[in-house]
Amino acid sequence: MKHIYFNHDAGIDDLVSLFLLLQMRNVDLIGVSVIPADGYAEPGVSASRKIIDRFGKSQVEVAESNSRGVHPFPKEWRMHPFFVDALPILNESGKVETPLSPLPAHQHMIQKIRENEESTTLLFTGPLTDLARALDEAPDIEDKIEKLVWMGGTFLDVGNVQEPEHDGTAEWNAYWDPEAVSRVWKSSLTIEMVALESTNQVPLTIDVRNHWASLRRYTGVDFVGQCYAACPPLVHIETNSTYYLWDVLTTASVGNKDLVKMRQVTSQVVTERPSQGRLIEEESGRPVHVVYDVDGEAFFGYITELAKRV
Ligand code: AGV
Ligand code: CA
Repeated sequence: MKHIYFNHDAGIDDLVSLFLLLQMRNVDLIGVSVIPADGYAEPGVSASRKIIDRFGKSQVEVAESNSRGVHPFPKEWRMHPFFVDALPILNESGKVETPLSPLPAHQHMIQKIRENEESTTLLFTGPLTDLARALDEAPDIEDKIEKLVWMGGTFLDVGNVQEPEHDGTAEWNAYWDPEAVSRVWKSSLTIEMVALESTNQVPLTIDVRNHWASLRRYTGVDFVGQCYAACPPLVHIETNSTYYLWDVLTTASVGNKDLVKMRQVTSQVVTERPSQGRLIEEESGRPVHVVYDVDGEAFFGYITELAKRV
């Protein structure tokens, strides 16, 4: 059994990841927090609580982050959690029971790690700001963290940031708060990084959508299809808004490590313009395990099987 603390940033694939984690029989979810990066906090927290109410088996607390980034996400993307929060399936009961912690996310995480008698795996599918703050405030937690599994970063020449004053070499979660990546890189944590190298291999396509549609008699598969209805699929060419299953791949790799391939890389993060958030391979740099390849068919099969459990 893995004990997981999940910090996400309220995107569509962040929320689908929460749903999938709740279906994994080898995972004990010890806490969830929401950082307002790729999605607004209010609907992100609310949707998370409703997903735990509707699809969870035991009580899990949710905390809101008070961290703020350096480079905000585009507003159109940040609107996504309003759509999930309003889905009828999450509002059928008319009440919200999952507790909201009075603590800010990074302190909530510190508390949950300290309370856990065993070691905790951290799953981060947004920027690393809350982890950087937690490590500063409570250095003792480092020894109780099994590893960090992070969706972020890339060693490709082309990342997924297309913004003024940037050269396009970074991945968004790293770009939102490059200093936080730098702080986490200074820690002694074991880091698994699910980079764009692998997430680029799992775009949201019409075929994937149609497959989920054909299985919508399963409540969970229907829920996943409804969530992804908010996102543009890959049809002709990749655009700035093309959606990949970034966070869902990261989450799936925690539940089933055989889906992905990793190699160790030593690297350093750039915090200066115009490449803020870029990772550079460097011999004297910090070692991380980079997920660079995925068995796409096995991955889609795995997440669909999880969703069929509901
Ligand atoms: O860079 C990928 C990260 C993931 O954590 N997010 C989306 C995933 O939740 C940012 C992002 C990059 N491109 C996007 C993003 C897009 N086209 N729409 C929404 N978010
Ligand atoms: Ca995310």
